[in-house]
Amino acid sequence: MADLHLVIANKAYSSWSMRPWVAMKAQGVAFKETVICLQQPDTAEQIAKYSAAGKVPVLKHGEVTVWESLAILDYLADTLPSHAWWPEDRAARAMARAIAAEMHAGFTNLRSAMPMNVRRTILGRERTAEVDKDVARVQTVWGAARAKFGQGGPFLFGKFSNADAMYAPVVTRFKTYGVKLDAVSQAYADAILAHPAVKQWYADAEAEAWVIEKYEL
Ligand SMILES: N[C@@H](CCC(=O)N[C@@H](CS)C(=O)NCC(=O)O)C(=O)O
Repeated sequence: MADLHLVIANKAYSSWSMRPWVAMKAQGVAFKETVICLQQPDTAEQIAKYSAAGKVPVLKHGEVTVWESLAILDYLADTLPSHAWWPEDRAARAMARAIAAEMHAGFTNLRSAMPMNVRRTILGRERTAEVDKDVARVQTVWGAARAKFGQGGPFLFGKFSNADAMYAPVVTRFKTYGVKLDAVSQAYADAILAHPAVKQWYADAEAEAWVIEKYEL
């Protein structure tokens, strides 16, 4: 099988990049990675070498190019079916896919008000009612998954799955911005932050020399 090559952006700031990267690390899949720095004069040119969509993450696999974080997670599940990318149970898998899609398509108020920066702690930022609604919805989603399917471990569906990879950058945002969570959500967030793949992402982000002022405000 051809080697997997994941092209991502700065680990400090790129939440979309974090999702497939953490999923692949969590599943113990070997891959080559290329990190492109955002907001540079040649960023678009660098990304265009790998994908005409102009965004990262991008997964290259032989002749295959996959863009969009959720499509990458599905491609990995199709290509390496011996790994537990999605929950095995059909009902659990349906919910995992639904909440992953909800994350991919939504929570825009939360995402724009709380840009990812895993190197920072930013406390005391006022939140709009729309952002609070997203924060509440995320906790409802997490609580429902944990209550219904979470018996086999500390993650949304027990074992770490693609649904956790999709929500990992929401956990990091809640940490960065000091969002107070209900007990179930906080326990889940703690499990995500303690996962070796997430810890590795934080360590790599700390080691990055790039600082982009726009994302540090
Ligand atoms: N919906 C896309 C979003 C990808 C995206 O917005 N990526 C950002 C980095 S986090 C990007 O590539 N930006 C390119 C640029 O700003 O030049 C996904 O799920 O992969």
